Amino acid sequence: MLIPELPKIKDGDELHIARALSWVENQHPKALDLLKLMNGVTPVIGITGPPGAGKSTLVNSLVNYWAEQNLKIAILAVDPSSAFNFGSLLGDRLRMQSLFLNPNVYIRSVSSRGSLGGLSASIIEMVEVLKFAPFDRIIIETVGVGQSEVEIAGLADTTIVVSVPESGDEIQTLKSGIMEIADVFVVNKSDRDGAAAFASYLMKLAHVRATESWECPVILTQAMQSEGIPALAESISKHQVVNQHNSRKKHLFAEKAYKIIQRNRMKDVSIQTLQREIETELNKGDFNLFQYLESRTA
Ligand SMILES: Nc1nc2c(ncn2[C@@H]2O[C@H](COP(=O)(O)OP(=O)(O)O)[C@@H](O)[C@H]2O)c(=O)[nH]1
Ligand SMILES: [Mg+2]
Repeated sequence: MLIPELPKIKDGDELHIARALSWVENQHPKALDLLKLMNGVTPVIGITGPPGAGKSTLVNSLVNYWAEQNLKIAILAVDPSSAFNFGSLLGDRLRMQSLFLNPNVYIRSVSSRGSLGGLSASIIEMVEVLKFAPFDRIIIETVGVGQSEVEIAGLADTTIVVSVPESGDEIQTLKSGIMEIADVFVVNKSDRDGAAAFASYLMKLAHVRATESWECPVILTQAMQSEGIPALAESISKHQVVNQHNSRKKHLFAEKAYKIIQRNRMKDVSIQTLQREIETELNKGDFNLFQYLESRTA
C-alpha cells in the first residue's frame, strides 16, 4: 500500500509526525495502516519515579546534553490521569522551556484521558511512530504511581528510576518493587543530606540482583545544575549495547502485544457501559449476572 504520510514522517516532518501521533492516540482508521509499515529501532528510554523527584528537570538536562552533540530527541510526556493537572503541566513546560525552542527536540504530551481505554497501548503505538521518524533517542516520562512504573518497563528498552534521598521515601520506593524494573537508578537532588548513604544502600541492592551482563548502576545527579548528566548518558549508552544481545526483545514484544490485545478486547467495555446495560436489564426484572454476561459475549 502507498501511504503518502510515511516518507514525510521518515524525513522528520513535524506536522506529519504530529498528525500520525494523533491518529494512533485517537485510534483513527488510518493508524493501523501506518503502524503496519513502521519498524523503527530507535532506543526508547523510560524515566519514572515519584512526583517531584525531578524527572522533568532531569529530562531537560539530559536532552540538552544530547542536543548539544547534535542528536535529535523525541520526548513523550505522560500526564497523570487527573483532569485537574493544568498546574503541573504548566510547571513542566516552564522546566522544559529551553527544549521547546530547540530544533533538535520534539515534545509531545499524552493525556491519559485522551486515550480510548488503554493508555499503555496508545503509548506503545505512539512510540512506534516516533521510532520510525529520524530521532536518535526517544524518552518517555511517566509518574511512578501504582502500576505505571511496571508498565513503563514493558515498553522502554532502558528504564531509569529516579528517586530522592529522603527518609521514608526510600522504603516506599523499594517496597513497590521498583528495583526490579530499574536498568539505571538515579538518586537526584544529591545536594540533599543522606544522598551518599542512600546511593550506597541502592548499590548493595543492585549488586545482589546483578546478572552476568548487567549490574544496575546508581547515578547521583543534581538535575537543576546538570550535575551527573554525562555519567547518566554514559550508563544509558552502555545499557543499550548490552541490551542488544540479550533476551529482552521477545519479552518486550510480548508485553506490547499483550497490552494491545487487552485494549482491543476491552474496546466496548467500560464500567459506564456495563452500568447502563445492567440498568436496562434490572428494569426488566429477574436479573441474573451470568445470564447477562453470556448474552453480552454471544
Ligand atoms: N534541590 C534540588 N531540587 C531539584 C533538583 N532537581 C529538580 N529539583 C526541583 O524539584 C522540583 C520537582 O522537579 P520536577 O522536575 O518537576 O519533578 P517531576 O515531578 O519528577 O517531573 C522542582 O522544583 C525542581 O526545581 C535537584 O537536583 N536538587
Ligand atoms: Mg514531570
